[in-house]
Amino acid sequence: MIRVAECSRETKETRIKVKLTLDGTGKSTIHTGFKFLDHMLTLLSTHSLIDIELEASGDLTHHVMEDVGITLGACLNKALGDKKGINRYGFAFIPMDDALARCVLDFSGRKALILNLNLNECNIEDVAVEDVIHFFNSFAEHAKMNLHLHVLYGEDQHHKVEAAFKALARAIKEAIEIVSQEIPSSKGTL
Ligand SMILES: [Mn+2]
Repeated sequence: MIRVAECSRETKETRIKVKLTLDGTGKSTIHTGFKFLDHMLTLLSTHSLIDIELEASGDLTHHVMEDVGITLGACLNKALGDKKGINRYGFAFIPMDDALARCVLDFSGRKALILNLNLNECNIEDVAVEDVIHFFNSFAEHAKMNLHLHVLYGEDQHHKVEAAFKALARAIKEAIEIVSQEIPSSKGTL
């Protein structure tokens, strides 16, 4: 079975279209209007092996980052369906030159976000740090995941966020892998 989902979201602020193929090869076509976000979502696809087609436009950076997070998270949750057979948990430590990131996550059906990107500047390339944080918040909420994402150390701001996205990607790859015939919960539902 190929796990695929499409989601779109249109408001007065933004228009977002996403298609995900979970059992993909890491191919992506991503246009958000923000180069750094495109770069990060391309990494997310490459290292999770999820194929991502994403088109986004909108008025403000903050709105686009938020709504891309919402739509991408909702689409991931939709593609996971009843989560039958998935690993459910995933974790990864990923270095990016001077930076080290750790991601531990659970597709529990509930949102929790424990995030520290260890950033000490306000902007990275063409996005604001607070919008990156907002993206992770929206993504975790709509993917219905517990996301514990930390940059343990690093010097370069770009490297720190890049390490975080790569760790997220590798943890997702592990968590969505089909490893059994069962829904991985003692409650019988996720
Ligand atoms: Mn880079």
